[in-house]
This record gives sequence, C-alpha cells and structure tokens, in this order.
Amino acid sequence: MRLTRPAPATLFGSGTVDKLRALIADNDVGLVVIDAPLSPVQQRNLERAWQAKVIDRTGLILEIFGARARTHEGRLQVELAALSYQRSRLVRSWTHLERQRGGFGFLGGPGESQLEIDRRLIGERIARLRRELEDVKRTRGLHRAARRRVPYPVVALVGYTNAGKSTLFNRLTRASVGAADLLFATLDPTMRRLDLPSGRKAILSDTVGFISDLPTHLVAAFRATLEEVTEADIVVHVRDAHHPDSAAQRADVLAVLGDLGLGELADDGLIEVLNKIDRFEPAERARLSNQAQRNSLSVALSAATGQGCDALLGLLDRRLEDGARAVRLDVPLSDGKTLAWIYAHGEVLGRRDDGEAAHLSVRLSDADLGRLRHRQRVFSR
Ligand SMILES: Nc1nc2c(ncn2[C@@H]2O[C@H](COP(=O)(O)OP(=O)(O)OP(=O)(O)O)[C@@H](O)[C@H]2O)c(=O)[nH]1
Ligand SMILES: [Mg+2]
Repeated sequence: MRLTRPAPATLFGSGTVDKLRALIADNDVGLVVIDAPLSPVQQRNLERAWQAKVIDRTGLILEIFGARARTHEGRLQVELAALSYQRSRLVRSWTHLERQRGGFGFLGGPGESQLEIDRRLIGERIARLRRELEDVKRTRGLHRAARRRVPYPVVALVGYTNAGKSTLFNRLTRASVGAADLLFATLDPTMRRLDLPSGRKAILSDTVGFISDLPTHLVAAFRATLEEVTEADIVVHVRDAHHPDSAAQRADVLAVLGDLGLGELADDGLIEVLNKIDRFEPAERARLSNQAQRNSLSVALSAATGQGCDALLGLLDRRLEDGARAVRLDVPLSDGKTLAWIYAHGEVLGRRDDGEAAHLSVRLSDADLGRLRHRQRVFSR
C-alpha cells in the first residue's frame, strides 16, 4: 500500500494500524517487515500495537547478511554495519530525550549525557571492529595466497536473490564433492571444487544475492561477502528468466557490479545463465535456448532439473582453455560451414549481421585460431 502522509509515531494511520493488527492476530504473524525506514519510536510503537516483532528494510538485510556471513570477516563487516546503523538511529531518536547533566562532556565521565555514553561505547566498539577487520584482511590474504598456489581458476556465481545460485552451485558440484573439498570447506563452505568435462578443475564460489536499492551504509558489508568475485577468473550471472522483473533485476545486478569496481568485467566476459527454464511452456523454452545459443555468452538452463547444465560446463571449459583470446572475424553469411565451425569451436561474444557478412567477436584458443586461418585459406582457393 502507498502512504501519503507518514505518521511520526506509527508510520501508518491509526485505522491502518488497527486493520493490520487484526490481520496479524488472525494469521499468527510473528514477524512484520516494513519496506521503508522505521524510526526506533515507530518500531517500538508498532511492536506494542501488534504484539509481533517489527523490522524495517535495513533490519531485514542485516539479518540476512548476518545469517549468510560465514567468514569471520563477513561477520565483522555485518556487525560493523549494524552498529553504524544503530548509531545513526541513536542520534535521530534520542535527541529529544537528551539530558545534559552538567560539565563540558568532551572529557567523558560524569558530564556525559546518556546519548553521549551510548555513542561513545558504540564508537569504541566500531573502532575495535575496524582494527580486527584489518587483521582479518591480512590473514585472508594469506589464505588466498595458499589457495592460489592450487592452480585452479575460480568461477563465481552472482545474481539477484532467489535467482537459483545455490541450487546451481549444488547441482554443478554434486559430482565433485569429496575429500579434496575439505581444504576449502574449512576456509569457506561456499566454495567447492568443480570438475569440467575436459578434466580441468576449477573452484566454484556461491555468493549472497543482490537486491535493489541496497542502503549505502550496507555496501561495505555486502562487498565483503562478494570479495571472492573480484578475484574470480570467470563471473557467471545467474538470472531467474521466469521472474516478471527479470530485466530490471539484471540491470540492478550490473549496476551493483559496477559499484563494486567490476564494471569492465560486466561489459565483457560475464557469462549469463537464464535459469528456471523448466517453468516455461516448451515453445517458449526452445525460443530461450535458441536465443542463448546464438550468443555463446549465455546459457538457458534449469538448475532444478539439470537441463542445459552440460552446456554451461562446456562453456566454462572453453573459456578456461589455455591461451583463449578474443578476436574479431568477418565471415560471409553465405559461408555457413565456417560460421558453424566457429560456433562449435569458439565462444561467440558478440555478433552483428549486415546484408553480406556476420561480424563476430569470438574467443578462440590459439590452436583453433590457427586451424581457422588454415580453413579459410582452403576455402578461398
Ligand atoms: N522451477 C525452478 N525453481 C528453481 C530453479 N532453480 C532454483 N529454483 C528455486 O528458486 C528458489 C531460490 O533458489 P536458490 O538457489 O536458493 O536461489 P539463490 O540465488 O541462491 O538465492 P539467494 O541465496 O537468496 O541469493 C528455490 O525455491 C529453488 O528451489 C529452477 O531451475 N527451476
Ligand atoms: Mg543462495
């Protein structure tokens, strides 16, 4: 529902509060999430009126990050964000209750108001967290160096929340789970070994989901949970192709990747997975698959049923092939054989057709590039 005039004490007008009270009681609701910022006073009043826990958007995001932050660093970042959030609310909500008890305040001690004491305690905790984070970052660097000595490339799954990243992560790595994973599992259970069809090995990394309008003071906490992404060799953007807001979600994810300093990667080289194709009628499913095949930067699949997952593994395999590099090729549209060969051996990053030729941007291994040159010479004779 849309609010025209937010009420200072309860956000909603009293009629709405009563109506919701009945709804909450009838359905035995224990937690109410409000998709708007709540002042601490509003939160307290609503909890009293509804006899249920009430949190706002930032509160919910912090809960999710808290539950999802598995690394020590992630937890520290989330706590830091939660404390900063609390501190900002202290200022807003308690100012009118402030009672200065004399003295100047700036030395601390008996002259401090309660607000200042709270603020100082939080400030101290924040400073301590920052120091701890510095330490953790240093040791994480060591862990990463250790992992880097294992010559496996890292493939990271990113995407909007609920897109199916974890489902895909589990499906792709199911065959790979074994003793060798313990090494990584102890560092971070969201990383697992991935066996590719060629026998090449990689590490697959699952990440926390993106959401739109991430409050700015949560960006650092979010970024900490995405640290692996900035280190990844390949980033796979998992999308819920069936979601009505799929296009807007895609734009949000790309925008956040840009904020995280990964814009270049998002422009060129991001692999896109159109997930949940099992939800479409067969005709629409076939159309999506064809569309994805045309541009070999994307794969249509279902993480739930497994359909199309082999194509993704093949794509990752080719991408990781030694010496693969992007080249531009112009191929006459009449030369269907060469076009088919290019699609079979390379990875078509982009394609623009004019009346006569296909202008392709293709990632090919050096060996295949040599073979292609040879072929074309053969053809042109
Ligand atoms: N029908 C269908 N449902 C899927 C598919 N993949 C995932 N789901 C469902 O989508 C929901 C979200 O899946 P997750 O794998 O948890 O999504 P996620 O991207 O990891 O979500 P966050 O961790 O919140 O970012 C679950 O209910 C899955 O069962 C799919 O291919 N088809
Ligand atoms: Mg997940």
